[in-house]
Amino acid sequence: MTRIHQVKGRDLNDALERARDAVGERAVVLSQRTAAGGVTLAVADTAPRTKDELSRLRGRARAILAHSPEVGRVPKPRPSTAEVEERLRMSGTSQRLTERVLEAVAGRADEGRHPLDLAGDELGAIFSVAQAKMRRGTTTIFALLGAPGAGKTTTAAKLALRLSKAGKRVAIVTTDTHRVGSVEQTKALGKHIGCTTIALRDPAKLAQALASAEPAPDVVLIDTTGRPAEDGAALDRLAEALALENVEAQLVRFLVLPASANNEALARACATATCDGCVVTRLDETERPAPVLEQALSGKLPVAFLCDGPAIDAHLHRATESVFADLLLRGRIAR
Ligand SMILES: Nc1nc2c(ncn2[C@@H]2O[C@H](COP(=O)(O)OP(=O)(O)OP(=O)(O)O)[C@@H](O)[C@H]2O)c(=O)[nH]1
Ligand SMILES: [Mg+2]
Repeated sequence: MTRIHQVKGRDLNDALERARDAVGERAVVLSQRTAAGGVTLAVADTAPRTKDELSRLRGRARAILAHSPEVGRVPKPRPSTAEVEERLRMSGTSQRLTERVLEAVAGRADEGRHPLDLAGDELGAIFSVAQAKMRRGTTTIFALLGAPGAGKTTTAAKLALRLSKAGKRVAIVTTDTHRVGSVEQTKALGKHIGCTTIALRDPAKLAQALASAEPAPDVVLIDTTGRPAEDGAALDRLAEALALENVEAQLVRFLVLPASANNEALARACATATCDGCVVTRLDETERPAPVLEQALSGKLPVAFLCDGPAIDAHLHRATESVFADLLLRGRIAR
């Protein structure tokens, strides 16, 4: 026997859509009533076979609608935060940050935007991008500190290549002069990129070199030894020497943080060196990029660059707000 269903919607289109969802494609609208709160439809779940049956059903439908209460205000569907929560879980986001993001998304539920976009906005506002403006006539020295194997040398090469391509005069300095092959590795990279390389056991000596350089490089990348506490102290001496020599230079220290490292190692790295920002490497080696970004956040280290592979000409990305959203909601940097 044909059943008659009542379906309410905000307007006719909404009610028709809901009728299709509730009753199926074979739904036949028999009657409708419009009121201030929206539209109510009386819908048959099977098509009447004869004209007589149709008019009988219409009569019943009109009677049902006449006795049904006024259409109440149909609540606007609230965007679901379940997808945001699931994606944050997949990227290894902490409970605390997840709750913060979900709360922000729920608070903006009536903006009519997709919850993932709202979550992306919130993440973009939480994580910070390192500002390292290069000034004309001043040598910018980027020093890369970090644990052994973090990706310092590779990142120095990636930055050198990027900046050379931008027309900057670039020099790479390695302070890792003890380890066998390290100076040769730097020289080979410099040759490949087409930039100057210098091996200096004590980076403070760079101040004299810059004072007498004509022309001075626009950018110097210092690749350190992998002992952040000692490297930090050596860079403090360099800062003093630059001031003594009156060298027009700004020293920016970036901690290199591998995304594949565990939380303990990351927290240790953040605690051992005082830096202006960080470079996140090895994002291609983990499906959980959130912990490294959260460590950077709690260590008050804005992110300058992110690396998702070893290739010096392909795997370096400037940090942006949308990159943070990509990583935490999609697990990787969109290409
Ligand atoms: N998959 C992947 N490998 C990387 C990345 N960055 C660097 N590597 C590789 O990691 C290894 C170590 O990188 P290095 O740049 O030599 O690391 P380092 O910090 O200079 O290491 P030490 O000088 O020993 O302290 C090399 O084989 C790199 O090719 C990255 O983002 N992803
Ligand atoms: Mg190295």
